[in-house]
Amino acid sequence: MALKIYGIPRSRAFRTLWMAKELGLDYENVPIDMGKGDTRSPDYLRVNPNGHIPAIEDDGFVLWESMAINLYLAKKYSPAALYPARLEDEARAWQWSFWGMTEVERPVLTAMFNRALLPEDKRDAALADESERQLAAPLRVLDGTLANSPYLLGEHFTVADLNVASILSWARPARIDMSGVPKVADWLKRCAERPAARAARDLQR
Ligand SMILES: N[C@@H](CCC(=O)N[C@@H](CS)C(=O)NCC(=O)O)C(=O)O
Repeated sequence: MALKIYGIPRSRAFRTLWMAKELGLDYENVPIDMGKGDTRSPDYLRVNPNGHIPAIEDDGFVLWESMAINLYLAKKYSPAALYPARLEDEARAWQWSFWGMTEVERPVLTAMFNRALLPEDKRDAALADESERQLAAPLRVLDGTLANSPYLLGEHFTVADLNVASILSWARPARIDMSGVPKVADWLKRCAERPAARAARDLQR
């Protein structure tokens, strides 16, 4: 049975669609749309009782949480390539994935909502600016790492890069100024230009 990816491409399901494209997987995208209330339907709540997208079903195995899904898919379908072989590198892939969720996701999402997504009269410019200030410290950490190697775990693109870059793909619509973190800007561009990232973005149109 083909992998099922629940969630429209214009959501965090983008992260999993990008991973599926990197892996060349055959998949079915079930277009669960939060805007239409699909995430609260009884059928979907049986898949993810949290009522969030993405979720996957892989040969009967159900998993939710975007970072966990990507780590699982990379380990299953690309061991020792997109998923690192060494224990220490595996741990660093977890480190960066948890870091992206805890240090970066909230402020970049808040800035994006308040600079791009909300109707203009609902936007809070001060909150967006404060969120951008909160991002400065983690972005400096990322820039420091990328000063020593082209990708987060070394010479090659891995699930760690995909997970963090997919969160930071919101930095552009959020209009986050990257001029002070040039290594991050370069790395983000290289990640975003990968054919699989482009193919996943095409699904958003
Ligand atoms: N931590 C979760 C967050 C998932 C999440 O909040 N997804 C949003 C869409 S981007 C959602 O499902 N919102 C609709 C809802 O909560 O009903 C993950 O990374 O998978």
